[in-house]
Amino acid sequence: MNSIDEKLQPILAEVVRRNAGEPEFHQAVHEVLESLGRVVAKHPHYLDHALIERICEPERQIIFRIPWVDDKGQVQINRGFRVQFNSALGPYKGGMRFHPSVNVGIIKFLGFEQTFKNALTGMPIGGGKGGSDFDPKGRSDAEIMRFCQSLMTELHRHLGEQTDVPAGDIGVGGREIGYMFGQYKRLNNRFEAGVFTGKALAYGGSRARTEATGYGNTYFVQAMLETRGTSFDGKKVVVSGSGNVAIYTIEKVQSYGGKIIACSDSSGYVVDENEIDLELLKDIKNVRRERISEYARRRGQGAHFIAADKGSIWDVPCDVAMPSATQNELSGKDAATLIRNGVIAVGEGANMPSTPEAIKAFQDAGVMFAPGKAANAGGVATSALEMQQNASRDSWTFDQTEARLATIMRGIHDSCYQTAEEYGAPGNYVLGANVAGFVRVAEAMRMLGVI
Ligand code: NDP
Ligand code: 2IT
Repeated sequence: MNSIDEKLQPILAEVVRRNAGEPEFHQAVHEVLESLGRVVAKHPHYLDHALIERICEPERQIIFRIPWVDDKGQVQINRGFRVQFNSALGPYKGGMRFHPSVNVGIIKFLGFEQTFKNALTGMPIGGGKGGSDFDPKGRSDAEIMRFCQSLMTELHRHLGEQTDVPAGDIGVGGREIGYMFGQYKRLNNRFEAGVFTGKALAYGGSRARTEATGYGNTYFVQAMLETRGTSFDGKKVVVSGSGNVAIYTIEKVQSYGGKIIACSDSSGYVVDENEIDLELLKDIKNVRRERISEYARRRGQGAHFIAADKGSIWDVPCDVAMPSATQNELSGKDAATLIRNGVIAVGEGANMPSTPEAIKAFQDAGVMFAPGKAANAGGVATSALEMQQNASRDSWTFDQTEARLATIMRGIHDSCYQTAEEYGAPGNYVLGANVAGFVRVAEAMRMLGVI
């Protein structure tokens, strides 16, 4: 890892001490503090009033029991989380994740990242994240509903359209949001559309929210490629994952003429020399909820499946890599393989998918690297557009909403690019994103006093 300015080292040491056993949170804070050395050198006043220390400490953390009854009549217990990280810019805003790996450290790292990401969008939203260690795999629709209802029976009291506005993330899509919003509505006896985003169109959702994260990452990478006079057209692209973010990344990259040759899920990856057939992938993942090996089986010649324990999707040679599954899915070794195979750009669809070693390898090799908190901000930005539509009781067209998303992504790209130049690190989007996001949050916090 790169070094941290000596004035900031005690802050990291304190974060590590008081958040013991939360390596993902330490990793996310480390990366931001690494970038802030140049900021405090130029503007030492940011060291005053324990401002950086306060940014690293969540405003509120809620942990609760979620009891529910499965289809066999057995009582199951999961743990629920909501980390309300920072509300300097607006209500806490961020998704809910359902995955067995969820713990407080993971939710904290996601909430911390979300704070800077949301600031970068320029929209009035603070940062938060939540979820549960519930594993939705293999659960019936009725079990998913009972689980969501039990979760919301506790969480509802902590939410509100002016307080905290959740959305989806891993394991949480339209179905789960519907069940959670339904229970919230019942318990509060009010139709408060703006308390949740990612809703279906039928009850107050926004057009283009489903597509927004993947589309947004594609816009960002396209803008980054343009800085070197190139584009997606004719490029070989690998997208990891096959969930919400991956699928709409594939859709937009294909529309730009990029050739998607591999995608994955936690069981392994598929390579398709003839280019991924998106309609088939959508049927397998969105309709049937099957494993990725089904893709190779149904696609036939030219496509093959490799199990997760037999290799890494990053072994597949490509020009552009777009990790869109989960944190730390792309290691230093994977980065070395990608670089050896001639990768020119990486756009993070997932949150923190590249390890610190991988990021350093890409940067040292001159590979264009778009960090998740900038590149995947299109999802939450469109969530803010959904809140805007709900507040004005309006509903925009797809084209109108997508055009706003495209403008926002261009703005985020340009602000990261220019901030990196201004702070003497041209082309370093990690530094640009961390600094531009930090400055916006820090300025608001300064004005609000010590709270
Ligand atoms: P989904 O649940 O729709 O899809 C997740 C995909 O990643 C699945 O293919 C899943 O495979 C795979 N995956 C998840 N966990 C692991 C794991 N531990 N190891 C290997 N593969 C894994 O989630 P999303 O597409 O919404 O989210 C993907 C990433 O994008 C996450 O990092 C999320 O935080 C981030 N993100 C999401 C946004 C959104 O709007 N949805 C916005 C910004 C970022 P399997 O089905 O086998 O588990
Ligand atoms: O990580 C993310 O930005 C999301 N999962 C989306 C958050 C949101 O509130 O739309």
